[in-house]
Amino acid sequence: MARYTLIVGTRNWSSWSLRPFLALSATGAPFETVDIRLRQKESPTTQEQILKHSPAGKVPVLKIDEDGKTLTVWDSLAICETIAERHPQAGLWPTDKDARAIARSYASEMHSGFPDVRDQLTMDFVRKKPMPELREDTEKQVARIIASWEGALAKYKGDYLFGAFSIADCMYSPVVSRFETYGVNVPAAVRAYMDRILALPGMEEWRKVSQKEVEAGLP
Ligand SMILES: N[C@@H](CCC(=O)N[C@@H](CS)C(=O)NCC(=O)O)C(=O)O
Repeated sequence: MARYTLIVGTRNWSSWSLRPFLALSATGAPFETVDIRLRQKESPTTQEQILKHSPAGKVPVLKIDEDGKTLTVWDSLAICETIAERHPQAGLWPTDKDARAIARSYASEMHSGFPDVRDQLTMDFVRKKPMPELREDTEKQVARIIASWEGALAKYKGDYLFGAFSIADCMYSPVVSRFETYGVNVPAAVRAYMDRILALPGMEEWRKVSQKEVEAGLP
């Protein structure tokens, strides 16, 4: 059986790490995590620590130990795809091919987009913060995210964006956390969706570790 090790950054901040953590959690497969503290300037620096695991120098990284070999996969979306492929029973992509194409569009739009949301509404998983004065582009991106969530929830009529929990939800989970932290106003259906994401066992686990990090004194 394959042994999984997921290398993640500081949980309270590492929005990219949260995505594959939720995907792996949803499979029910056992896995270990290695936590690397971000923003460490003294040796061993964050970079030095990450480079021991991946030449890309970024977390998350997934190591798969199997048949005496180690496969290293990096980048959150590539890791989610790999997990979905290895655990088809988890149904991490919709079975309908058109829905799957749209779910992939959602995941990719998140992966490559919304730079102003990332910049102004940074993830701070366990904290509540005042809403900063949003730039026009940030407001447009927030509105786009809300409209796309509303559209998928109305069309696929399930608890999650595409009915059952999928990689699209994993990719947007950090945005759910950001909206919660800054108290973004959302319509009722979106609020209910956010509450379901926030209550996922994987999110609960992430919250516990984030809380400990914050109590131990993150800046
Ligand atoms: N596109 C990458 C981005 C990953 C990324 O930017 N990770 C940040 C932390 S959340 C990182 O590793 N930064 C390296 C550092 O802080 O030295 C992914 O999806 O995995």
